[in-house]
Formats: sequence, structure tokens, C-alpha cells
Amino acid sequence: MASTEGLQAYEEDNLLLSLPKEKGWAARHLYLFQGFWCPSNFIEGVIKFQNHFLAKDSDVIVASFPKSGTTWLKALTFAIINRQRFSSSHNHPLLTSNSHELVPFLDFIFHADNIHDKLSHLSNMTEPRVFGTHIPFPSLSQSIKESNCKIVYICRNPFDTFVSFWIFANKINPHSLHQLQIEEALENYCKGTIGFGPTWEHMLGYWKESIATPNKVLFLKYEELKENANFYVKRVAEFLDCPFTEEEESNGVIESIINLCSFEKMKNLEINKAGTFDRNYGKKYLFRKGEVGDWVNYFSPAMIEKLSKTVEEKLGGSGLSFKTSP
Ligand code: PAP
Repeated sequence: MASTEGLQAYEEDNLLLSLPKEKGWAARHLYLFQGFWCPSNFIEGVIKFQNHFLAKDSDVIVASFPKSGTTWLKALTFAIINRQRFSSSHNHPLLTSNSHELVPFLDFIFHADNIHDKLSHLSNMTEPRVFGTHIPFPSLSQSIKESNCKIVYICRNPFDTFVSFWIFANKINPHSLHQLQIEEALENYCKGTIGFGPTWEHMLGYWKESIATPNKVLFLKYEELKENANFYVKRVAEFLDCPFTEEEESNGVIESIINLCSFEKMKNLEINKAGTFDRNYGKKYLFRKGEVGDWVNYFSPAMIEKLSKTVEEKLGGSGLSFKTSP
């Protein structure tokens, strides 16, 4: 008789064969799964996550479309939640571990591991547990939707997100035959064939949920976080039911969290200059420029027209808009 996991692998293989498939960017292929394009190196982990993950009411989920500020928001959320456990900025875990290591991706956590070992490890994690995900809202596990856990979502203007994604994909696959020229990549981005895309549906899924259930989903924008980090760090802490006290504010706790998680600080840490995370992606590629508006250095007039039209078509009327310059 086949073991449970053997049976599952067989079912996954059959499922994969039935899914529409496209060439990937960072991954080899993308599968159209539950309405989103799931990278082939994530699909097993995503299916196992949906089937096995049990959320706790105290969990916090940092959700994002790739390249929207995930590394940054994971660091900020971890630092905000754990500020009493790790009050000294000299031996903070963020100085010795990348935020993706401290805040693991639910999409990848079950990837190749024995499910039972993983579940027991997860249930023994210190609470509140903080996880990340790139999975669109409708495909999150039922237990995330039904429990009282909270979701902090970050999105970023599509121009910078696209450039960041395209450069990252080419850097992690420097010798790949799959390298995309920027115009072809933009075509795919606009069509939605990008890992976890279409981008628009990803954003709109969390946007609508943040309006319908504001205590469950907090919707942030990269550009606004950059412009007024102090305000949004306080906002995240309030949302997570751990507001800063007056004493903390006057002691500069907010500023020290912002500094600890700043682009310059994180990029220059030895632990972020070498080594890999999750799917063997180089950690150094997570820190490129960290600016708003760098896309102008890559877009031709025709590309500007194409993406502007697509953004208007997909997001017009939704109430969602972005700053695209500093
Ligand atoms: P991921 O989806 O692979 O986790 P993510 O962290 O969402 O990537 O996005 C990476 C972008 O955030 C990069 O943008 P860029 O290519 O335009 O430069 C990266 O530089 C930026 N970034 C990383 N850390 C920070 C930070 N601490 N503050 C601001 N931006 C950051």
C-alpha cells in the first residue's frame, strides 16, 4: 500500500499534468493553480501548506506580491512584535539572521520536509509566530481565514515591482536559457504570467479584504512606508494589538526599529552579503536599490504606455493608486 506522502506525491503529479503551464521567470515553469501562476519550485509547498497548516489566533502573516517590500516588512514586523524579548540593538536576531530566516514563508515551509516533523516544529514555535506568504488571499489555508490571526499586506507600485522582479530573476539565473528581455518580461507581467500573478488580482484580493475586515488585514504601500516609516510602524503595532507606550516612544524605540530594518543597515550586514535562503536564492540579491522611481532608468516610452494602460484597465475604479516617483 502506498504511504500517505507517496499517495500525495502521485496526486500532485496528476494535478500538475492537468494544469496550464507557462515558462517561468525565476522558476523553470509557472502553473495556473487556483487562478494564480504558481512557480514550479513552490507548488508542492503551496499544496502541502493548504492541506496541513493550522493557524493560531496569535499568528501574524506578512503577505505580499514578490518584490514589493517583503524582506523589509518581515524585519519590521519581527522587530515590532519581539521588541521586549530583544530590546538591545547590539545582539538582535536581525543582525545575525536574514528576515526570511526569522519569518519563514508558509509557501515553502513544508516543501520537502516530513509533514509530521514540520507540524510538531511549528506547534512548538515561540508565540506569536510570524510567517510570510506570497500566496493570493483566496488560496490561503482555511484556518488562516477562520482564525483570529492577523495579516499585514504590503504592495508597491507596479513599475518598480516589475523592474525589481525582472532584475532579480535574471540575477539568480545568470546562465539560464530562460532569461527574458525586458520587453518580453513586461508583456508577461501585463498578461499576469509571473510568479503569484496576476499582480492586479493579488493586490485587489487583499485590498478588498482589508476594506471588508480591517481588523484582519492591514494594507500597506511600500512608497508610503518609505515616506513616513514612523507613522506606519506605529500603525502596524496598533493593528497587532501591541501599541507603543509613551515611554517607548520617548525612549526612541520606534526610531531604533526603523534604523535596525533600514535598507542601508540590512544591506551592509555580513550575513546579508553572502549565502542563500529558501530556494537557494542569493541573499545579497534581496537588497538592490530600495528606492521609489528607479523604474525610469529601464522603461522606454512604449513600455511606459503599455504598463500605464494596463494599470488603468486593471486597477481603475478600485480606489487603489500608487506614487511612482520619490
Ligand atoms: P522578495 O519578494 O524576494 O522577498 P522583496 O523583499 O519583496 O523581495 O523585494 C525586494 C525589494 O525590496 C528590492 O527592491 P529594488 O530591487 O527596487 O531595490 C530591495 O532592494 C527592497 N528592499 C529590501 N530591503 C529593504 C529595506 N530594508 N528597505 C527598503 N527596501 C528594501
